[in-house]
Amino acid sequence: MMEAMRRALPGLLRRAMPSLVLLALPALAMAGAPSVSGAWARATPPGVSVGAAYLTITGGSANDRLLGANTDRASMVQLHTVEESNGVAAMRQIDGVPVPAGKRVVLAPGGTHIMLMGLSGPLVAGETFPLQLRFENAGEQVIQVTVRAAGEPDPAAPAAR
Ligand SMILES: [Cu+2]
Repeated sequence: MMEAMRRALPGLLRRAMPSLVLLALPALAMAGAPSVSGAWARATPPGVSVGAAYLTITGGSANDRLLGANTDRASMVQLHTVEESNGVAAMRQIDGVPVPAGKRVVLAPGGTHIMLMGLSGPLVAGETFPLQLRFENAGEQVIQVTVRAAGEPDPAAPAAR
């Protein structure tokens, strides 16, 4: 299958635009995928088995949806949002986060977050760990999450508030 595609590709490209298309090919492979930046998690005290990761997703060329995530640092990872009812804020699991084409979606404290449950050990300030994100259309993408000390401000929050 792949071999056939590889053989067919040069012919297709010759028929299109000889040199331009070849140059654009590496970029094309990623053009549709959402891009993720600023991923971080709060450091956790010893003995605490849950943590949360936050990040900013910029939608790709098509609408997509973040369906979930995985990391070997936690036995279970869920997508959560925070809802207030009767004056009490509570976390609720959601089955996906819409990522509209070209739009920026911010997962931040007090709102939608990636819940890390059953941590294999504390998240230590200054370290990074890989988190595999699963998108409905773009598939899987591995990002690095930076752990920040408990007092550090949220990098995605507006500077003045
Ligand atoms: Cu949560």
